[in-house]
Amino acid sequence: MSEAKIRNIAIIAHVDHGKTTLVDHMLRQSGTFEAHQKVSDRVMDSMDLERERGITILSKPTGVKWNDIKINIVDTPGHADFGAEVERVLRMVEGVLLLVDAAEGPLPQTRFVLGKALAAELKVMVCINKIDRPDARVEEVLDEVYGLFIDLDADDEQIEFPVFYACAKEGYAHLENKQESGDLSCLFDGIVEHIPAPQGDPDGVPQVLITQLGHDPYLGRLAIGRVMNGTICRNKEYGLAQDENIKKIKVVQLSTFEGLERVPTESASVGDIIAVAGIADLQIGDTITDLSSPAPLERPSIDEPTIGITFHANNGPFSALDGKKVTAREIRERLEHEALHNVAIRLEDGGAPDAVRVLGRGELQMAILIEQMRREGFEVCVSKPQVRVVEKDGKKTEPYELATLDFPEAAMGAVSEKMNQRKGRMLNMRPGGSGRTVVEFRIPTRGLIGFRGEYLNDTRGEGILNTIFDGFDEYAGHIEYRKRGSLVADRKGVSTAYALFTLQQRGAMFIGVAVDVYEGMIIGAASRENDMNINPCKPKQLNNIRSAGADEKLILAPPLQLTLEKALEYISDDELVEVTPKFIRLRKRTLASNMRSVLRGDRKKKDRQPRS
Ligand SMILES: Nc1nc2c(ncn2[C@@H]2O[C@H](COP(=O)(O)OP(=O)(O)OP(=O)(O)O)[C@@H](O)[C@H]2O)c(=O)[nH]1
Ligand SMILES: [Mg+2]
Repeated sequence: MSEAKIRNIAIIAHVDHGKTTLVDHMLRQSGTFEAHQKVSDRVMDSMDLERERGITILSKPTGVKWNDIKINIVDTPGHADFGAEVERVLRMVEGVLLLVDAAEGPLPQTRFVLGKALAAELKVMVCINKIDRPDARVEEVLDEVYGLFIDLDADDEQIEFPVFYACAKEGYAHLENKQESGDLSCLFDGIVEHIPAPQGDPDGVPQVLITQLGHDPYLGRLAIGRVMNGTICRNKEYGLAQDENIKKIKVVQLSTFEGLERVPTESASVGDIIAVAGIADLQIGDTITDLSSPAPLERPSIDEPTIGITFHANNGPFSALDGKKVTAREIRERLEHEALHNVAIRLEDGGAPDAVRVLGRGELQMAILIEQMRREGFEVCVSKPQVRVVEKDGKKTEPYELATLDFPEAAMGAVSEKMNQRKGRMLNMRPGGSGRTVVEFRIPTRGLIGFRGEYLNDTRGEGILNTIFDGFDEYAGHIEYRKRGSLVADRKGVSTAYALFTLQQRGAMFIGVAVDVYEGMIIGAASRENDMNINPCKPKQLNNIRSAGADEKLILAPPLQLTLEKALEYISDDELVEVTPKFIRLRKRTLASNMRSVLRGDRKKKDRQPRS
């Protein structure tokens, strides 16, 4: 295929602005599926966790044919925690389609992805999506997009972007904001017209930049990447450039992407996105190139991780009851595998023989990794997320974020007080329509840990919070959080209604009746500052005398359901979340209650980092 016949484009946007929905309709309307083929919505979100949560986690390529042009489309995640996925794929494409919700307008992740695309000097097409929304404010949003380009120092050429108006849900797009039906033809034509064809010499030195690793049940590991230059042929030998080293490899199998399938091919040339099987020990960022005269490409740069969580083997009394993979070695191997596939994740020594520290971009990213592991049968104990404090030019620095908060005006007092406490600095404030206010803060990532729950409380569940990483900066000093202790079981047993009934005055329960507990397991949040060791297994005292009204019904408040994210947010430094395929439990690091009081005394002297 000659390179003039290819276009490579990534779809980028803030979370939920409709990228995957748009790709769905692009696949359908380009005739990728057979007429009889039943296809579910958001087919590109193929991982279980993506479907369950309705979000994209991994960037994925797909290819469609439009007239005689092959358009490779890369769907990307919009959630800030997966920002590295976007950075990773921008090297694969010549242009991006920036989707902006017609009602919400540009949000923090819009800024982040657009900034990366402009820095990579990619051609940008803008698509105002969801024009069918009753609260759409199309013209205003377009003005905001222009403002964003100016803010990001776009040059004159970049700012002359073409604009499309779309409803991804119904599958139509137009050049004017008028029509309310039709199809995506003008968007396809626009891509062919505006996105430059890949540049390169099909007869030049082959260069394939590996940007993703995949797996095939028959072929094993797949290297996915883009042919930057030259032509790659099946069954030929090449060099794999890993930093300074060049390793001899053979391309055993080669395929391109068509719709949801990989289609085997004999050769692929400049601009195509390919999957190669048969290479062992390769890493994202490696180049497949000529063996005798290699020309390695620069590795894509990725922003640094901002937070870390320590993974331990589960050493509690319920260890290995329902998980199959429980040893520290199995956990380490699984995490090494993850770090290989996921450029945003790095591993560090965890400070103990059974521990590994995983560095990444955010709590959601970590929760997804842990969730995947528990589905594979792993049991792990994980620590509270902690930000990375990095020494730069002799100064202590920590990650900062831009947080955009959109909430009912009435909560202004409470929200700004919390932000202040957590070292947030207000950047600007504007009315958000229908009694809401939109405020932007710059705040240390540390200040945001555990903030979400409080914010939802303060705004009666109506607050929207968007955050985006904004670089490392001077350490903001001590942050004072609200302190709350935990209710900790003091023995092994089974919880009883009688015990929980009396205990519920002491705080909010995480467990209900007939739950197995062990000494050191956290069963609730105390209303006071200190931990309390309690007995949740106490049976009702039996005696011979039947007193009137003694059998009154015990009415228990329903326990708080802790999701993995909530659990990570809840625990403090001396606590862990124990995750098994069936259970999420909270525990003290030190289980024995008599050992703990000793630790507690010690710890008070140090700069204690309390729970938020
Ligand atoms: N009203 C309306 N809703 C839309 C439109 N396009 C998408 N949606 C809805 O918006 C929600 C999010 O759509 P997705 O396609 O998953 O968004 P996304 O950008 O891929 O989200 P992430 O991958 O998580 O960043 C879904 O509920 C869609 O049905 C549209 O044109 N109009
Ligand atoms: Mg998506």
